[in-house]
Amino acid sequence: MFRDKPIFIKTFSALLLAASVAMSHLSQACAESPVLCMIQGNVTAKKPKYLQNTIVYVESVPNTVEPPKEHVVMDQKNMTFVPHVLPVIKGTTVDFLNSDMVQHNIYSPDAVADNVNLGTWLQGEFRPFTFNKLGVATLRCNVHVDMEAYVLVLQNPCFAKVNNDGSFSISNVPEGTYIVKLWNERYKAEDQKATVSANHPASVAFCLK
Ligand SMILES: [Cu+2]
Repeated sequence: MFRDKPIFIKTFSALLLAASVAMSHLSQACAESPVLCMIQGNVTAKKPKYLQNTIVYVESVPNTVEPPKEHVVMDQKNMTFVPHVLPVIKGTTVDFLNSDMVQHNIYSPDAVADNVNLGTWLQGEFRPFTFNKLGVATLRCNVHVDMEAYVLVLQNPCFAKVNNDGSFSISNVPEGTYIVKLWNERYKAEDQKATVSANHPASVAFCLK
């Protein structure tokens, strides 16, 4: 159809077509997706180091949440699980990678992880495990008793790791009222309620005890 037109007209027409297709996709996306909001806040603790590896999360959102197809990695490196705390959406597969020369024997004593014993495998290899139950699964190694990690299996992707200064920010929260929870390896904090709408991000404060 462009045969007789100069090259710049062809290019221009193609660009126009691409732009209109992109616009129609964009307006469709806007019409279908819910308003996304922000929950911000702060966590206080007696000592800042207590804040390490603290996760704040929205307990449940009304939407059905599909777990990601991509696997998430928990490494075993220098006799340590990396990361120490891993929040995932229910249904996510975690690949337990061994980056050490030595062999580990990774298992979980918790029903959240079906009391799984993944066994032992060589450096550079991994074993996958899919977390299909909500809750916290402790991961341990039968060979190295000091090795410990946690997988937090959550209902939705509205979670955030607390920064070193205690601040956190959870984005992409649909409009609504929610229970916001905190998880820390040693300390607890009271659940908080948060109501968010497009123009009103919620602010939530936790205190570790
Ligand atoms: Cu080990």
